[in-house]
Amino acid sequence: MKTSLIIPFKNEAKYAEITMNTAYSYLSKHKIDFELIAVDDSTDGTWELLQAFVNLHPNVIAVKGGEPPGYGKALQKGFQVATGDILIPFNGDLSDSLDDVIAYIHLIENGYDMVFGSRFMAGAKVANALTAKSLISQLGNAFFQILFSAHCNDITNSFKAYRRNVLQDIKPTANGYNINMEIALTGILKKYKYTTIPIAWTERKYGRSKMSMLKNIPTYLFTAFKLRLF
Ligand SMILES: Nc1nc2c(ncn2[C@@H]2O[C@H](COP(=O)(O)OP(=O)(O)OP(=O)(O)O)[C@@H](O)[C@H]2O)c(=O)[nH]1
Ligand SMILES: [Mg+2]
Repeated sequence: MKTSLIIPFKNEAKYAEITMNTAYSYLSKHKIDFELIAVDDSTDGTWELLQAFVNLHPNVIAVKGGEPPGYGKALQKGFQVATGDILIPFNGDLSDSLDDVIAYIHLIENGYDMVFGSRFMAGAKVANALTAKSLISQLGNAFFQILFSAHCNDITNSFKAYRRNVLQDIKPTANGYNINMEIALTGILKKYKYTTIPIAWTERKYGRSKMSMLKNIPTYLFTAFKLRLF
């Protein structure tokens, strides 16, 4: 099955080349049938770096994000242009692990519709588990796990794999980071077959996080209650 890695970038000039190169080399070396789809909303030269990379490889695409720009809009755009059978959002700051991408692909090929990664279950390799951001995330995710009887304690994490038809059915609409939970929780409610595996997660080395936990908490709660009640 062909895999599309959807990689959102917002002002990641330090990472554009490293992330694209690392993913490309790794997946080629492991003989994966793949394409890389960069979705960019940058003003810092990331777009130009992506263009240079696209010009070297036929299976690499770069597109601009949605209007108005946003993380969720960017993923939606990536899903629209992807041609793979397996769609995987992969962070542009190289926080997610390519070994885990291979594990996801095997699980989807073996019959799962969705595969979720958890930074908070036994076996996960995460360096920063005790920061305030991580502790709030663990608490919130435990709440969503209970509310949806989910077999996953990291619903908000972006790094997941979906069979193409699942996304075509769900048609996600969220504009922000809440798109990750929108897809996962809708998929669970629709009874798609899924599993959760422990993953590795690395803190970004360069640049700044674009994700504000405080700004997102109300949006996350609203998204969860809307999905639970309607
Ligand atoms: N295209 C696009 N990409 C975005 C947008 N917001 C964030 N991103 C990218 O999405 C990925 C995840 O964003 P981060 O800022 O790393 O958020 P995070 O991983 O929760 O935060 P950290 O833990 O600090 O890394 C990164 O590659 C960003 O560049 C956006 O509005 N548009
Ligand atoms: Mg990040």
